[in-house]
This record gives sequence, structure tokens and C-alpha cells, in this order.
Amino acid sequence: MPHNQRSWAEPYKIKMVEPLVTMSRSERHAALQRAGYNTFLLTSSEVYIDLLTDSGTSAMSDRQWAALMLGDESYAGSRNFYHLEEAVRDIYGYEHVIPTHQGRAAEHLISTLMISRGDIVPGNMYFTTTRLHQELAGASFVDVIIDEAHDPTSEHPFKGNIDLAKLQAVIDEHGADRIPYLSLATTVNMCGGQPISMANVHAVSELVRQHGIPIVHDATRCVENAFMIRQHESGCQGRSIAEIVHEICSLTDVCTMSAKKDSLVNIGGFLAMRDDALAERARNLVVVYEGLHTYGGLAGRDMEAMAVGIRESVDLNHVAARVGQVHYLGGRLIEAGIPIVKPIGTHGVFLDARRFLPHLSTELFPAQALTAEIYLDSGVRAMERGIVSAGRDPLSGCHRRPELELVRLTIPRRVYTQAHMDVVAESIREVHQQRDSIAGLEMTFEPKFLRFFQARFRPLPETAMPAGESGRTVPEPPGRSAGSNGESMPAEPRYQPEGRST
Ligand code: PM9
Repeated sequence: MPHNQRSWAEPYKIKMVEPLVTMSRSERHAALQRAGYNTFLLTSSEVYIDLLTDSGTSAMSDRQWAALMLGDESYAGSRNFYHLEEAVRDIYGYEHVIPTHQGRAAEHLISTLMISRGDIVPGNMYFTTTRLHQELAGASFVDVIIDEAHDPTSEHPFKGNIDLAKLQAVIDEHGADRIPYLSLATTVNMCGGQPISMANVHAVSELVRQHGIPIVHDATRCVENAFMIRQHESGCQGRSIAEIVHEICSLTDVCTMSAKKDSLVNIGGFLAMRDDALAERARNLVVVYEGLHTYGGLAGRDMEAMAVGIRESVDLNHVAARVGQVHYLGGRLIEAGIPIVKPIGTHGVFLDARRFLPHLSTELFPAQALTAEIYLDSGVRAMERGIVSAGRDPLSGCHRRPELELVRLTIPRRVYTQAHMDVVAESIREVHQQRDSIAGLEMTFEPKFLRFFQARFRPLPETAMPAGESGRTVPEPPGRSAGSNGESMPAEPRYQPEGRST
């Protein structure tokens, strides 16, 4: 280190601690079996370091905890709602704010309001809950993200970018009348927490505006996206995070938000927009599913904590430390030769399960198997983001087969220390050394919706590689193809979700 360079430290100190539990390997093995090799089905008391998700898992600040005490639990017109509305208007710039209990509730409302059966929704890669609500409302999602996003080795700095030619082709093919909106996420979760550039948001906005297509912005991690723009996009270095967030939002029409991420709360979300008439309809629909439009399924205290969290989230020191911790872990894994998605994103480090476990074909759920193995090794809980998360095509009933078969090590905000990151890196290194002995899985239970949450698996020990056969791949089972989309899948799905006929 140069002599004038000082060490870096988190911009907070710890006021309250929660003890962590450790279990023996045999206890973890029993827990994994009980959980059907799905880390979502473990109890939190069975987990040592919890990197399942950054959603609702942040540590709130002392100011947020103090804000909880200011909860105004009036049924209608709680003052906390007006504080939240003011915070969203200030930071995100949308005029109308409708609270929801979390992000998918906002997605449900906007999909119901804007989509008609047979519509097409283009977007920068699918997100599980977002696409499901679009489909339930009758639309088909079309991915128009740049090709680099599907390549874990591409070092493109803005893998969240939309390919304008792909977007134009979707408009030409289906016509703007069949496209109720463009779904634009900042950052893109499923390809590694990758940002979209400001230049691309401008270009996309200009293109869709020519066709009268509005943009629905998933702003769940927009603050983190803004940080990456500040770091890597020319002309943005001196700007504040709030300014960049505001500019992105100004190019979009509607916003769905899971405040459980950027906004540093354990529960909450909102739907926001500029259009008065659409807002009136949304305020009416929210009372059907969530609650009155001034609380939307939240307690007054939750809205107050969210209002404070939104303002804290755009502090440069906070977001630099948050993304810095993710990059610290990613850097340690790269040093150890672990295949991860590059460049390192903002909310987690994503292991490339295809390169980690080349002996397992996609049908053997390599990312799910790797997630289970990491838990077994150290009690670190990660999440599958591959074929299981992608689910089935609703028309063919076949598995969707994304190019990316990933394990997400998701870092909660302000919760773990650098020492925890070191322990995680050591465990991943250990698992990597033993990778040949990792067996594939068979799915034994498959729920109908968002199967990754509740599916169950069992190991297929015969799929582990005998010693000395590194690099061999298990052949595709007969009748299955290695294609990357539903069309090339077998006609007969292996598991029939309840109530579906093919
Ligand atoms: N994301 C995550 O862990 C939690 C549920 S899926 C395991 O990444 C985006 C980009 C998200 C997101 C949730 C939602 C839904 C919408 N958009 O979980 O309903 O990452 O608040 O938000 C999760 P809610």
C-alpha cells in the first residue's frame, strides 16, 4: 500500500449485536435433508452467515429505529405516509406515491392496470416476481438486454443495458399497440446485479417515446446502479447519487419499488408514477389487495422507517461501503481462482456454477447442488439463480433454460463485517477444491409458482465425478437438448406442476 493511503472502514459503528449460531457438519447435513436441499427451506437458526438475500435483511440505523417510535397508526391519512411521499418525491421524483407491503405487490397492481391479454412486455432480463405478474396479467415477457449480460465472462461495465436493435425488432414485430410498457430494471438482478448506463437509459427512453410506449422502472436497486454510473460513466464522477437517481427516474413514467433493498427497511415497497389518471386507478386498486392508499399494507411506523431509509440510502459513504464490501468478497474469490460473474455487481457475488461444476449438466441443477454444498461446508446460506429460478414456460410447460446458471452470495446491507467475508471466501475455496465430489440433484417436489422458493430435491450420488476424471461432463439425458430456450426442451416435462395439463 502506498505510504499516504489510509485503510478503509465502514461508515458506521455497531450498537446492538445478534449472536450467530454454528452447527456441526452432521447437523447441517440433517438440516439440508429436512430442507429438501433447498436453502429457502432451512430455518434461520440452522444458518451461520446468511447470504440468501439482501431483501429485508439490512440493519436499520438508529435514526430508523427512532422513526419507528413516531408511527402514526391512524387508518387513514397517517402523517408517516406524507413523510414517505415527500421522500419519494425528493429522491426519486415521482409525483404520485402508493405504498405497498413489498415490491411484488406494486408489480401486481401495475401489471393488472396496464396489461391486456396477449400483450408483449420487453425488458432488460426477467426478474422472477416481475415476470410472473406480467404473465398472470396475460402478457409475454421478451428479453431485450445486451448479449453480454448472458455471458458470465464478459467484462462489459454496463451489462444491464438494453440492446436498442432488439427492442426495435420487438416493436416492429408486435407493434407498439401490443406493448403496454417497457420493463426497465436498475440494476439487473438475475445477471449478477449489473448496472445500466445513463447513456443507455437516455437512448432507450428516446426510442420508446417515439412509439408512445411508457417505461415502468423497477427501482429496487437504483441507488446502487447510480453508484456504478458515478464510478464508471464519463461525466458522472463528480455528481451526487441523488442527482443520478433523479435523472434516471426522470426518463421513466412509473416505478415499482421493493424498499427492502436500497431503502434499508425490513418490509415495504411502493408504486409511484407521474400520470394523474393512472394514479387514480392505482389508488383505487390498492384498496382491493393491500389497504387504503395512505398505508398500502404497511404500519405507519414502517412508512416512517422507509422515509428515513430512502434518504440515508443516497449517502455516498453508505453506498460506497455497501458496494465496496461486495467487491471485497468478489476480489477474494477471483484471487482464489473461483469462477464468478464479471464484472462484480452491486448486491452480491454470483458464482458461475457451469464452470465451477463442469461435470454436471443443467438437468442436474448444478447451481442448486452448489448452493447446498456451500451450506454443508460452512453454514453459509446462498441462493440458486439458474434453471430452478427460471421456472417453466407457461405455454410449453418445459423448463426455461437460462444461459446463466448461478449461485448468488447476496450481501445484506450493514450487517456483516469483512471478517465474515473472509470466512465465506475460505468456504467457497474449500468447496472448489472438493468440486469433483459434488453430486447433481433430482427435483422431487415442484410447486406451481416461483418454484425456487419451495421446491425439494434429493442428491444423485452417481453424478459425482470419480477421482481423476476432472472436466468430464455428464451427457444430456436422451431427448433433452442443450438449447437455451423453451422451444428446444423435451415435450414431456419431468415434473407436472399441480393443475397444469400439457
Ligand atoms: N428480490 C431477491 O432476493 C427477494 C425475492 S426473490 C428471492 O433478490 C427486483 C429486482 C427484486 C425483487 C426481489 C423484487 C420483488 C422486484 N424486483 O421481494 O416483493 O430483486 O419486495 O420485491 C429478492 P419483493
